[in-house]
Amino acid sequence: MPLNNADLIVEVLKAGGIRHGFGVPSGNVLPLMEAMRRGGMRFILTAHEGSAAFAADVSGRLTGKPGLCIATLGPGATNLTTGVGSAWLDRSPLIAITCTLNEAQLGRRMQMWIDHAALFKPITKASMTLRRGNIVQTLRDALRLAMTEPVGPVHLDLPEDVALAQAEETPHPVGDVSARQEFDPAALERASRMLASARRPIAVIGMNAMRMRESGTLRAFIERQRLPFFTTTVAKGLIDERHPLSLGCIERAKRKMQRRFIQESDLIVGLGYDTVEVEYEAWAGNTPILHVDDASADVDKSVEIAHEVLGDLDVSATALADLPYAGVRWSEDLVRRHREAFQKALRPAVPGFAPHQAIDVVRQLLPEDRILAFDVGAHTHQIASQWAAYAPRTFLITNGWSSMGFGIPAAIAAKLAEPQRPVVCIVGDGCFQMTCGELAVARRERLAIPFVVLDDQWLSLIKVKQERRNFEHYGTQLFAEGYSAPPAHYFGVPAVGVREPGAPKQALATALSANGPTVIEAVVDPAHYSDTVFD
Ligand SMILES: Cc1ncc(C[n+]2csc(CCOP(=O)(O)OP(=O)(O)O)c2C)c(N)n1
Ligand SMILES: [Mg+2]
Repeated sequence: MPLNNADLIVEVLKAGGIRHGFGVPSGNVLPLMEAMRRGGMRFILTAHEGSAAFAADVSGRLTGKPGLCIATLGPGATNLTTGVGSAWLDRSPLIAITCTLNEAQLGRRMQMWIDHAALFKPITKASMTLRRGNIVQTLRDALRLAMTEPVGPVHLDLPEDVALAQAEETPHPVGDVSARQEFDPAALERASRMLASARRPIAVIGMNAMRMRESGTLRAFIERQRLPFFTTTVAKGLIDERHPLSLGCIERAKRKMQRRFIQESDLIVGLGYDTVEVEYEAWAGNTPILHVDDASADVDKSVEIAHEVLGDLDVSATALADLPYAGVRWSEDLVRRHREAFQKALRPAVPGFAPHQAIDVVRQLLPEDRILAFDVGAHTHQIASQWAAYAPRTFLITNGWSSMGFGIPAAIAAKLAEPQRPVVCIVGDGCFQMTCGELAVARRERLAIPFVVLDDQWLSLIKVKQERRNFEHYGTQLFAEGYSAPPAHYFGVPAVGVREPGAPKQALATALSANGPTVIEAVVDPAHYSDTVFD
């Protein structure tokens, strides 16, 4: 059978390392889906296109190849944007395909049609239309662009008649993506002098460091200089947090304790620090900053960027790691005492079943190589500060985009990308209500993922923000009548309720060895968030 353009698209995407795509179909999507079926590239049906794009974002992060999501035009495209924005601000390689009307109909007042190029413009590196005779080149450009630093999403519009038309080209693979820019030796020289003259420098590692080809060099630099280090939420695990120099996460629960330590320092070395996670001015105080990254920092006037080393982070980190030791400034004992006090403060004694207890149970039961995916809310702050991450890419969250609804599709994508590794998902009850339809995907795919729902009956993060601003609690309660037992199942996924600190252990152990997903609803009392979150 002769290839049509949809078959050709599948061939080129496969050659680009893409193994599956997430999405929701319509009639216009069917030619592409049929080509995927024929070409051996799986189409994974999700409940909502936003989840398809979140799943594609996480596929991109874990596989290093662009994740793929697919939607119909108009409302399919607008739904998709919620997840595409995550790949844009959190920086993941992603290809988003919208399957649209026939070419001659584009731009007319017709059912479901809107201007996709305008819709995707602010959240993608490019939006392109696939046209007859130019399929391979457009896809090659899209894949290359998605994979070029800073990586990100690219949108492709596929008219239905173009998909069905006979292919006029032959597939050929995408070449290597262009190398990143080099760094400036003079800039490194100055950085080296600054480091040598600082008495109490600290490092803060940010999300861009997570995309380094070789993260060991950063660790070598930190160890050689004996730099106590913090990370942002996304950079957790880049260096095992059990490291004696690790001070944990900034700007999450008990953030003021972290700020106090940071403001004792006389030089902050930002490594791969991206202000999209949190702006420097929020926590740096008056301490000067040495910013080492691909790109210049976006800062408020109040912040002193004393110097920048810009360019390929791998190259800069290798050069930094070669610098001679500049002398001890901090005692390891001080670092240890701060870390212990911080961890203690995150776990206030409370009469009921606290979120921090539920989170600790999950941590204790997970093997070293596990992946945690979680969602956005007060629980994010708590998890980011109290969870010890041991390895890169085992701690999946959106921080730049910070969209509720990330957790469940992230866990699904992680388990599909790495089926042999345990994956656990923790979500707030508000996020769960937003995306619980995706449990059906986990069931269809037989993914053994425990979904731990922190059932605190509130949009707790927003409730805490109301308290901080002396507003009344209003419009933030999820269940007024309190908790009743969970249903036996959600879309066939078994659900179990746990109400006290000891109980989740058994439920989680059972769920981890099940041959499909399980929902564990932990009925927690969110009272301590008022102390630990946004303190
Ligand atoms: C799409 C989207 N809508 C709204 C918000 C604002 N928001 C952030 S956290 C949150 C509450 C989440 O509630 P829940 O999942 O129960 O988590 P909790 O705060 O209770 O831990 C809201 C509404 C957001 N980040 N994303
Ligand atoms: Mg909640």
